[in-house]
Amino acid sequence: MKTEIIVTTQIYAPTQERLDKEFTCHKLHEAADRAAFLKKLAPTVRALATFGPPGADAQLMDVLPKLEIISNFGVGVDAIDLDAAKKRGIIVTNTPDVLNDCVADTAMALTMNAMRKFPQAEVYLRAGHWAAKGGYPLTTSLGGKTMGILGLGRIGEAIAQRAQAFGMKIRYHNRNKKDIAYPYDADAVALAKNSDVLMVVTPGGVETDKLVNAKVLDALGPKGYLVNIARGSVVDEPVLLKYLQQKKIAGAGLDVFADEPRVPPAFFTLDNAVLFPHVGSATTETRTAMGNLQVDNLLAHFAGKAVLTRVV
Ligand code: 8YV
Repeated sequence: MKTEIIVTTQIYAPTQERLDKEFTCHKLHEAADRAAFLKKLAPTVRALATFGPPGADAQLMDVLPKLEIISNFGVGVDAIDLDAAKKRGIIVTNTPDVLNDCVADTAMALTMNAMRKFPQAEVYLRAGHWAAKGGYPLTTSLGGKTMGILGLGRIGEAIAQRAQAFGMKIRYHNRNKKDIAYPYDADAVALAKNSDVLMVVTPGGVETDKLVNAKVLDALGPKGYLVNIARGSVVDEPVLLKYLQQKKIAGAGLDVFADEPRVPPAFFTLDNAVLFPHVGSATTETRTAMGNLQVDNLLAHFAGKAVLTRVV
C-alpha cells in the first residue's frame, strides 16, 4: 500500500511523476468540492506536497488529523503557517541551496537590466529608433557601485559573489550581524542610505512585511535602484509604484509581487522598472533538483529517517 498524500496545487510535471510513482496522490486543486474532498481523505492522508501559494494554513492542518509532514517545493515557506505546524507536531521541509545559483543569477540580471536598461534598449532597436533617432540614451554602470543586501543568507551570499565579480562593493543588513567581512548596517534605512542598489533577499512573512517602505526608499534616493527577488510582501508595493512614477528612486528590478500572478497594470507603463514573472528558480535543472528534494524529504520521513531539509 502506498502512502496517501495531497498535492495542493499544480507542480512541476516531472516532480508530480515522481510523486505518483512513490505515493497515492490526491490533487486538491482538481477537487470540485474542496470540503468533501478533504473530509473523504482525512482518515488516510499523511502528507502534503505544496508549492508557493496557496501553501497550508491551520484550518487545512485541522481537517487532516493524520498529517505528519508538509513538504514544500521552494525555499520560502511564508505561505505555510509554521507555528500551526509546530503546535500540531507536523514537520515542514523546504528546498534550500539547490536554487541559490539560479536565484542569484536572476538577481544580477535584474540589477543589470534595471541599471543598464538592456530590455528597453532592445525594444528601442526593434522599434526602428536606432536608425531614425540615433543611439539609445546613456545608462548607469554597475562597477564601483555599492550593493546593499537586505538578508544575507545563502542566496544573498551567492549574489554578493556575483556582484563583486561585476566590480561592485557589498554591504548588508540582517537581523543578526554575521561573522563576515562585508560592512554591516544596523537597519534597512541605513543600508539603503549607504547603497546604490538595495537587493531584497529576506524571507517573506509577517516579520518582514513592508520592511521596504517610504522611509527606506527615501534613504535609497533618486539615484538608487531597488531589486527584489524575495517576496512581494517585503516591499510596500503602492509606495514603490509611486516612487518609480515620481522618479524618487532611479529604478527597480522586480521578480516578485504582492499578489502574484496579478501585477498592478500601472507597473507596465514604467520605463524605469524591469519586471520578471517570478522566474528566480525557473530553470529545468533547478526545478528538477527542487522537486527531487521535495520528494526525497517525503521518502526519508516515511522510511523512518530524519528528513533532509527541515524547517520546523
Ligand atoms: C519558487 C521561490 O518559484 O523557492 C522559493 O521560495 O520563490 C521560487 O523558487 C516558488 O516556490 C514558487 O512560488
